[in-house]
Amino acid sequence: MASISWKPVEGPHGEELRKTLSDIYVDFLEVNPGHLVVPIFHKDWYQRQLDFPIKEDDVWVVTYPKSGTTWMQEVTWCVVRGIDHPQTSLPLMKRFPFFEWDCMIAPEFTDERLCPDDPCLPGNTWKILANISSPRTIKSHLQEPLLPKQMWEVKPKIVYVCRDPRDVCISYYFHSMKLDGYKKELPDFVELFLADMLPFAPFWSHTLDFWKRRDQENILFVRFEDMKEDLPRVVRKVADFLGKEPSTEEVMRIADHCSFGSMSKNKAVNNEAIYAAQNEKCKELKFMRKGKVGDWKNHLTDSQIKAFKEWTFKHLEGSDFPYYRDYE
Ligand code: PPS
Repeated sequence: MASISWKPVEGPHGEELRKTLSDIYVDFLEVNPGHLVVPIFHKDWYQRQLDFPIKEDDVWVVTYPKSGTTWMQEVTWCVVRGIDHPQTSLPLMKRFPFFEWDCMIAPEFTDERLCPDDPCLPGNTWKILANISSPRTIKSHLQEPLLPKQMWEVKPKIVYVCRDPRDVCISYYFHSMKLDGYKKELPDFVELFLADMLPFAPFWSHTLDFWKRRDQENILFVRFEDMKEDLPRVVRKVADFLGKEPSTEEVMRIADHCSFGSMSKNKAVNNEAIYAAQNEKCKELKFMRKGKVGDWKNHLTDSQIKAFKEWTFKHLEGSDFPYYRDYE
């Protein structure tokens, strides 16, 4: 395995990231090879994460942030455990832990509103991971080279979800503003996004590393847009992939439970507690914001769309990845 090195994010975009998005994350590092952007505490967690023992019956949902992770987590949970499982009403962070959460926040982070075992407090996710029963369901945004090395030997089930980067960018902007205290406006955020200078960037290598593995038996590659088009079909696909045989009625109940309207109202998944209003500007923003395909059309200017096009075409040169090329 290639040796890994870390350095502080640098250059004007590195500085900009540090200046505008440090409230929660504190600071950022670039991991090489790959120019992978990670929160600063990643370095302390890297080896533990790399050596994390994988079980063959694990089910992972891996995504670039804002790609429909929560949505796919809920679908996957319902397929794995059954929609009527008593724990379906527990917060998603407890039944589907966020693998690298502990390396995203400062070890000294405290919040008197949270009880001592809240998964949002540093170190607690790692404890949940050590204790959840099999089949374990685990979420991660980590780039492929930073995931546990046994992933590639033990071959657990991995559902990878990707989404149109233009929609990801808009969703990430609102998320960063509300949750991470992002201090500037959309044009500056678009610049950071296209410079691949956001946590868990670069977008394209994140996506293409899994696209290249899509024919592996243990990997299912799904698009947010497929879920929007026909959720019951995706529920069936996930079930087939996981060797489950839900009845038609169960498939329809899962699709209904995972509809945008239903998830928006479901406290176990809508992150409303975490998203509690921080300031006037963000008061009305919700984690379950719009859940649409193509919202970027309401936000990006012609020159930003052109910049997305150039960035996309540059990164997809020589790739057989067929999506999100619809610019003409
Ligand atoms: S995170 O913070 O990275 O885990 O965010 P993630 O869950 O990946 O993405 C959040 C976006 O997914 C939308 N979402 C849904 N869309 C449609 N239907 C359902 N059920 C659903 N659940 C979540 C959510 O609204 C965010 O997208 P935007 O565009 O911001 O609305």
